[in-house]
Amino acid sequence: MARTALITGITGQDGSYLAELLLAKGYEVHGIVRHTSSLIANTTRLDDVYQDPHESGRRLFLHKGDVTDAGLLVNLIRDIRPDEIYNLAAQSHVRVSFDLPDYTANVAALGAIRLLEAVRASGIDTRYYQASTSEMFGLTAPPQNEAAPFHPRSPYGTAKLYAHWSTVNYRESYGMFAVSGIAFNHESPRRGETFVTRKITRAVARIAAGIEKKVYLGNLDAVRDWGYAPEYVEAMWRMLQGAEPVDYVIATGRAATVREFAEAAFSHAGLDWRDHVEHDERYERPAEVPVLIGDPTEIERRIGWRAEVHWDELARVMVDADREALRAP
Ligand code: NAP
Ligand code: G4F
Repeated sequence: MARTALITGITGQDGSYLAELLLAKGYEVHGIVRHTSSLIANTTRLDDVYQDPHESGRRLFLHKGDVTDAGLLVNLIRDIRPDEIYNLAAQSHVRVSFDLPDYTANVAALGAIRLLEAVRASGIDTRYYQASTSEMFGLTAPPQNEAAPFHPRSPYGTAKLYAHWSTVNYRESYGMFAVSGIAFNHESPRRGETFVTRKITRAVARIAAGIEKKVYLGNLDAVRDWGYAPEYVEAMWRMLQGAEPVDYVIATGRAATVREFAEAAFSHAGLDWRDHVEHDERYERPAEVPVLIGDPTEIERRIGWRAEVHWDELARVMVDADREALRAP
């Protein structure tokens, strides 16, 4: 019997890579897709694995839904009876969470509780992965590991902290196999265009092609531990295969400033970042997280996961992909 997985947030960066990984491993994969009023579906990141509903032998199933709808989650989990649930759904943009704090909490914090309760209500034996974040560490000094204190600095960070502790609480209260992966920033050519890495690499491609001249950024001094998203979904999967439910930091252990990332990305295209980057305070946050550098010792030691791609290679991969996309017809 093929194993069955349910992914919330399947249309996002990580969800799409995770769906590919699980399909390659022989899973039957179910994903929740939000309704949009547009004919242009929000499933473009799934184009490579999409299967028409009329195809026989289909293993990818997309269900209209939303993690703000508790009844839908109960019905879906009762019907699918997944072996594994990956909760990746979130309004995941930190700056946006200051403008939409209520909505961000409803999705990122209460979404987790709704899923955990839906598992209980369905009475099934399933393993649950919660997509937690290094944003929960916020002001805590680096390197941040599993024992580091939390000090979130945004509505997104506080919402995710609620979901993290809910996951721990359901494990301790009900004996559920529920784990929290505390992932540091991870990027790819599928990264949303308003996150800083992709904003930079997309701008590099457009500037190199003569379409634009400038890119406007906020705080260039922020330090981030940027990894490669396809490797991070492998860590998520491995966490659900363990004998015991354990929470891990998922990180590369190396970091750079936004300025250094920009410098690397522009120089890969033969450009000088100083000629093209302008400051715009609109992209700063009411409270910044200055330095995130993860300590991945535990996940490396206990389940053998290790990041291979680091921020400088990532910058080159993303610039190449954005330049290639511009050349595509
Ligand atoms: P992403 O690209 O922003 O994807 C978010 C996904 O959540 C999308 O599929 C989105 O659907 C979906 N979603 C949003 N609101 C929803 C709702 N109300 N109901 C159902 N689905 C909803 O994020 P990502 O980078 O793949 O990250 C995946 C998860 O890991 C997120 O929870 C994020 O907070 C967390 N995380 C990410 C990082 C990182 O560096 N990437 C690090 C730590 C933790 P639409 O496509 O319709 O918008
Ligand atoms: O790319 P960012 O928006 O990512 P941020 O805020 O670190 O959050 C991402 O990583 C988290 C894990 O740590 C995830 F949980 C979260 O869902 C998301 O995926 O910004 C990175 C840094 C920040 O310090 C920001 O202030 O870049 C700085 N920055 C400077 N200029 C900018 C810009 N960020 C954005 N988005 N846009 C700018 O123009």
